Amino acid sequence: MYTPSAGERSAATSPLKGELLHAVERDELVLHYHPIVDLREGKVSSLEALMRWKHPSRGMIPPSEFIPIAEETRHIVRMGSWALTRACADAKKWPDEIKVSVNLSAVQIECCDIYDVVMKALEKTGLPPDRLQLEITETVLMRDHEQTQAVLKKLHSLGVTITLDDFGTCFATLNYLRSFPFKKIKLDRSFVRDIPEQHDCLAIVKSVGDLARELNMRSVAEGVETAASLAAVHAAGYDEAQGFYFSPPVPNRAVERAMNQCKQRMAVLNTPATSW
Ligand code: G
Ligand code: G
Ligand code: MN
Repeated sequence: MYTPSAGERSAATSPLKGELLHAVERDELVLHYHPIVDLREGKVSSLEALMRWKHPSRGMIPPSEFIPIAEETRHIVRMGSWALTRACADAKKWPDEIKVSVNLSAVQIECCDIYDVVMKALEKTGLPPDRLQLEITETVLMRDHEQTQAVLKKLHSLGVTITLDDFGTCFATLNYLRSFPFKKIKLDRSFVRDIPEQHDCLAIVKSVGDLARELNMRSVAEGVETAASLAAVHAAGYDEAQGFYFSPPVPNRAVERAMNQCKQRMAVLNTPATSW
């Protein structure tokens, strides 16, 4: 049974609905970038592009408020293509070893030829495919298994990294891990946030880390907010981590500074546990 989320329920009546159509044309969308740190190398490996809407009268609107509306109205197709191209163009100017991660919603994959959209973004910006990561949730896979699978495999064979986002929430079924070419699993932040206090979270974090390793996929822990949760995901063998402990999402001009800060924050792993 399909139950609409609070965001989707309000979409029909939201005053933002009509304005969203013009947000791309009026140049009101911006991307911020949230670093993802390689825990073995001790430095940033990629940056996740996150959309923000710089609304002329309402100020900065977070994606949780407008993405559901954009999906309902299908404006996400246009906005998502814009985000993909913008993110690739920004990444082209970063150091070669840094990848860019872009979220794709189910509607984007359903409503347009996403392979074509991705190829156009890469061609237009000159970014090599192996510097692009696409983050998708299980919802993407639920809708049209075969066609989606074919498109993802085609992108994967070009060198694009496909990451399973928000793992552990949604409609998690382990079957998806068997049938799709995921290179990474990103554990949802709800499990990571409560690690120090809640024993069950740590158990899940550890098990998902083991699962990824056994499947030859890389593991990413999202929502690392404290030195204690960084230490825990590191001890659990995670390959990568993301969270406010390292840095908040930042505009493109602040990316270099954020990457340096992440490197410094890694130092906590080399100091005695009693200091935090
Ligand atoms: O409010 P918050 O920043 O937590 O919301 C982030 C959510 O919005 C993420 O789950 C992400 O999937 C979605 N999102 C952010 N930027 C984009 C984008 O460029 N394209 C798509 N499709 N989704 C995005
Ligand atoms: O659904 P998706 O994973 O794409 O959503 C990513 C969202 O999660 C982004 O908005 C990102 O900024 C947020 N996020 C990542 N790490 C943390 C964290 O440590 N704390 C909080 N509150 N949000 C985080
Ligand atoms: Mn994501």
